[in-house]
Amino acid sequence: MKYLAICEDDLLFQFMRKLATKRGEVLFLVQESEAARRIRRRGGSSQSGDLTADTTYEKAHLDRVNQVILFIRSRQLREQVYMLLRTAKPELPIVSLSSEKEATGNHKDPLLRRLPLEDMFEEFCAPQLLDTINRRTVERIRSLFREKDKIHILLQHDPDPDAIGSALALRELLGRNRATTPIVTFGEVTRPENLAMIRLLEIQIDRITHEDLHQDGAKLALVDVQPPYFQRPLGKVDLVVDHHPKRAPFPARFTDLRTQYGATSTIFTEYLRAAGMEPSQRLATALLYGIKSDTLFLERGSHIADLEAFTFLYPFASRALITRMERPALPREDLEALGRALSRLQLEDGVAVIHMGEVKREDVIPQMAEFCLQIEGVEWAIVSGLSGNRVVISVRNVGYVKSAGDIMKRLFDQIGSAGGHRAMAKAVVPLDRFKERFGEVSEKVIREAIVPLIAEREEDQPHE
Ligand SMILES: [Mn+2]
Repeated sequence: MKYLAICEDDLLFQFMRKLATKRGEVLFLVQESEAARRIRRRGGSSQSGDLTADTTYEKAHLDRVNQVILFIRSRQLREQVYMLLRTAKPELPIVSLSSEKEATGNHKDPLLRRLPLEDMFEEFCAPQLLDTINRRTVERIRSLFREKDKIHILLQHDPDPDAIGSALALRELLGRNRATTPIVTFGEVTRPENLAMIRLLEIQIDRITHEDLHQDGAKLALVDVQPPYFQRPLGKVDLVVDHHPKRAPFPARFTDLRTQYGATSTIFTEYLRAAGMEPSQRLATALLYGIKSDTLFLERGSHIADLEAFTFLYPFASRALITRMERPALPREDLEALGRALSRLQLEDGVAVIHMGEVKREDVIPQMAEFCLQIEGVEWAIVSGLSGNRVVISVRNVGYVKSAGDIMKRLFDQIGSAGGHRAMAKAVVPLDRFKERFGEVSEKVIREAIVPLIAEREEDQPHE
């Protein structure tokens, strides 16, 4: 195999010197004789000559060349050389290295392959550079705390998987444990998936008060949240690592905000990786679940970095555990309520309405709505229930041109909170306000409120 690299100077040779000198089969054809000498001095083989002259290529024995590498920055010269090569040897494979905007040659030429320089740089150099930056960041983070310091890692009021995974990673990066570096919140974990996560991964999250935040000189680190979120001053904040947009300025000894990222867990994965730390199964699972849930499995607002972090973590994580977190077992009472509701289900015009009454766990309501869509003939599923002193209504449809979100907003936005999109919507209304407006909470009331709006919209909008 014989390669001919055609270049203006010896830059490409320097990039691929090892390869070029070791294999000895790359002949560099350069414009200037001085560049050719430099290549030879460093163990490469080279020739020089006017790149626009036929004779130069005759001397390079184009007939014996298997592959040409074209690295010419001037677009005009590159085009000229390309045409010369094609005329001299039409079947010669050519690889052209150039910037994407300035692609060379005939687009239909099957033997011409273009490698955009931007892509190569991104693929091979950018991760290395980012690693260097991250490594320095890790050093800086480690230097914030002294060994005897206690550190509180503070999360938002209802900690989610991204926050929890990030907190675990920070503790790991600092080489600390539960006793010296507790994970704390002013609120508590409430969502069933998140409760399943901390149970299955044996993660302890302690409740803390404002007063105890700096008890015994404890330092304060915030992950997946920023100080203004808390509305009350937190005292001295040592570290903030987050991916949410910055709403208000805040003082902190160290801040790393990457608002392009889909998850804070992605930032911490980069730190771990740059620090050369292999995550344990527990940590990798927590971070992977954090990225997965914050980006809706890499769909919502995710960045190439999220995908890279995900790929890095995947082999270390436990998929079985994640499946168990995502589908926490339903309480028996709620399942029974569901069974009773199903047995009296009446279907009119493809609309299924179920009121489950008091439920133990709120997430049973959307799950039930989802389930009802699978019943034969159901196009809309409306499921409601009482959770504490709130009425929760979940709507699903098979997704034609009707908007569940608009309907719920129209009905409930003024007396509670409501929203969603075409196929999926939710409303939460305080029980007393619901009664004020509708009298009582029942299947009949909900059906009479929502069904006319569904019918109206369907007449409005002709099928696409
Ligand atoms: Mn997050």
